[in-house]
Amino acid sequence: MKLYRTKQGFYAEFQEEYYQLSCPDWDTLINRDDLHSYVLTQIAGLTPVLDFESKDLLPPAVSQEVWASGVTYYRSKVARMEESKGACGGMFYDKVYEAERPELFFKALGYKVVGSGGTVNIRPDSIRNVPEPEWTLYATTSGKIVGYTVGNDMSSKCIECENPLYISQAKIYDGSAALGPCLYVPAEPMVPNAVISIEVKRSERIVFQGITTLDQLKRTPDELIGWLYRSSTFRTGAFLMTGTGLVPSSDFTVEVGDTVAISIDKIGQLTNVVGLAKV
Ligand code: DO4
Ligand code: MG
Repeated sequence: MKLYRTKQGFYAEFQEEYYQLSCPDWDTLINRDDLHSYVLTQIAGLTPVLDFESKDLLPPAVSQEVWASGVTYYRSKVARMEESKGACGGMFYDKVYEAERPELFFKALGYKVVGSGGTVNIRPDSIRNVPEPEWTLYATTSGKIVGYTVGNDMSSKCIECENPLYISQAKIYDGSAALGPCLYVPAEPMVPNAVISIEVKRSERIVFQGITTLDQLKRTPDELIGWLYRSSTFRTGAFLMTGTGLVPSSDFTVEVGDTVAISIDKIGQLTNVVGLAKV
């Protein structure tokens, strides 16, 4: 089952039919440990809608905090150690990849998240910028993972590589977090063997593409959520990006006007055009 937040209301997609949900707010709708079975009972007896395609998608986050994980794929560790040679050798990436405690960092407030079809940004004070395709978990207040979405952890690489203490400026700015197109709510937890892929197009020409599988992720979803929820309360649940395993070569940067399309099996495709954040 997939849940969509749109300008016209909330919809559930189940067995290739779409149903409009009568729930008054998204935060209350999704913050339930029994989300899958609850929505099934809500749509029982409803007539499917036929015009879902005309609805305007919104991101699946409203008041939730969005967090992100770092260095959870071997490919990410190797690339970051290489890129940050100038910043004291980057041994901290090696250490955090092996450590019990993962790297987790705050990414965005829900209201700042961009949905599929929206514009993600690069910073005007950063000359190298990349999208980071990330499988993203949604956990309820109790810490139960009930949904999944596609995430883009837009990153200002030259700021991040200059000094690890600049990570917040490299990762948190207007239009730096995208989630969508839906919240995928399976009956059973998603097994991390799906394919995740990215394609960046510039004037219809593919300038970067990559593909990997979620089984390259070093840590389990429950492990990452367990660390996030240590000493922290999330009143409407939380989204957690699980890190990237798709890293472009160090001479690649996205440009204003590029289109970034990230797909994960079963969930769907998150598509965004790249714009420029304000100075
Ligand atoms: O350590 C810096 C950020 C790592 C990250 O965002 C990732 O691995 O996806
Ligand atoms: Mg990332």
